[in-house]
Amino acid sequence: MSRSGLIALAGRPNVGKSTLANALAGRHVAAVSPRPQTTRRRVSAVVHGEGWQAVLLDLPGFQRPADRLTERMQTTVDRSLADCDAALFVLNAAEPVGGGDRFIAERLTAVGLPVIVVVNQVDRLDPARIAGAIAAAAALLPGFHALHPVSAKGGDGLDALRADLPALLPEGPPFFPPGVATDQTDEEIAGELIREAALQRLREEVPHALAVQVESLTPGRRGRTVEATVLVEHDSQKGIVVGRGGAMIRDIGTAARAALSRLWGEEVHVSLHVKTRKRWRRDDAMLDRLGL
Ligand SMILES: Nc1nc2c(ncn2[C@@H]2O[C@H](COP(=O)(O)OP(=O)(O)O)[C@@H](O)[C@H]2O)c(=O)[nH]1
Ligand SMILES: [Mg+2]
Repeated sequence: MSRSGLIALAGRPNVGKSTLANALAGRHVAAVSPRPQTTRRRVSAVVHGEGWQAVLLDLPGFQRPADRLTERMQTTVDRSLADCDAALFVLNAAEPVGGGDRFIAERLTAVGLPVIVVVNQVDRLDPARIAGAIAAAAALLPGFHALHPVSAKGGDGLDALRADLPALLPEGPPFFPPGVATDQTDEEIAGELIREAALQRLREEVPHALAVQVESLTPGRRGRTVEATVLVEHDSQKGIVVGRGGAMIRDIGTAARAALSRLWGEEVHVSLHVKTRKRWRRDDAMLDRLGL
């Protein structure tokens, strides 16, 4: 008998859902950055166990829609939760429980999925404060299946959390063959990791205005070549992304190239062009083309 199912990653922006997905899957398949709204699309990370397989859905943050982009992101969350067998409710132990957490707890209770509460980022706290964070998280969702304090970044608690996943899954055959870590295409992963490299280096308003469109991914004798366009909304943002003498965009390309060659285990070349495209976040045709 085998078990398999979809597990939603629910939680406020920036609590560490993407970091947790990468850590449990053992591969870097979801973009991580200190900026909220890093995850725009639903990304899956596959966790392979002995006789079971869990597909983690790294969903964009739960939030009140502010424009067409966030509105579409919220719709993705609602649809995804309905398809899932269980959820991991991720909280940041270093921040007080807030209205956002209570809102998510209510939605999870309403859909009635079994939930594991994950109190993340415990590496940032001393033991006394960890106990307080655990108690506050437990009070949010009285019917939880299990609760795990973890550090998605440092690795503490992840083995115990992983061991609890199969209990959440219904009986069924695996969705993905062994070794497969995500349902994203290589083009989509390349776009995500280029965007991650950019977000980790840019401040304030630029990150929200930035999108990456992968134009081509070509295999070659000396590795793969990724050609991509980095879209921003204003010429002033373009200047920031390009940087003095092209320093910033070169830096982004170098970081993306390192992450992609680690992931694919081969040489990767990244070629980036920066383009201004006014108001792309409000343009449904553009959002469709970007897969958002
Ligand atoms: N110290 C610490 N930082 C973490 C941990 N998990 C995530 N982070 C950081 O928190 C930020 C947001 O992480 P991310 O996974 O993108 O959050 P998401 O928005 O919930 O997907 C990033 O800078 C991560 O490196 C953790 O366990 N410990
Ligand atoms: Mg994320």
